[in-house]
Amino acid sequence: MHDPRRFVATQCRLAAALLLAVAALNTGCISTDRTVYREEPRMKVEFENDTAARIFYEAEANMRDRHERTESRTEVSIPVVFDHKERVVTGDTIAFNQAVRRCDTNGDGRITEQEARIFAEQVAKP
Ligand SMILES: [Ca+2]
Repeated sequence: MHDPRRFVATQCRLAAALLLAVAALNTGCISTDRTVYREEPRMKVEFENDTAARIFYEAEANMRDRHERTESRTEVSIPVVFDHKERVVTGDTIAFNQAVRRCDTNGDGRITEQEARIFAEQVAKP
């Protein structure tokens, strides 16, 4: 009734299947890790006067020193099979444009001394 040779063959097949599964787990993982640098054209901006320009550029540099540049990370992971990491780093121009948009409160493309002062005050706050 019970064939010992058949039993051994089944055991061997099971062991082989297990080995294959382990091999697949070790090599079957797709892993990607990339960094994307984003950049956009620099916005054209006018200044009411030299003081407005000076205040704006100082505040903008101050903002960059404090690492206010945006950085986003995306991570998609399906355990064992798929692992994807993406890091988006925005360039200096994007940081500059963000500063312009934030500073030019009425959006007329011209930064007045008053707008520059308000922006500088906002940036100076911790
Ligand atoms: Ca303006």
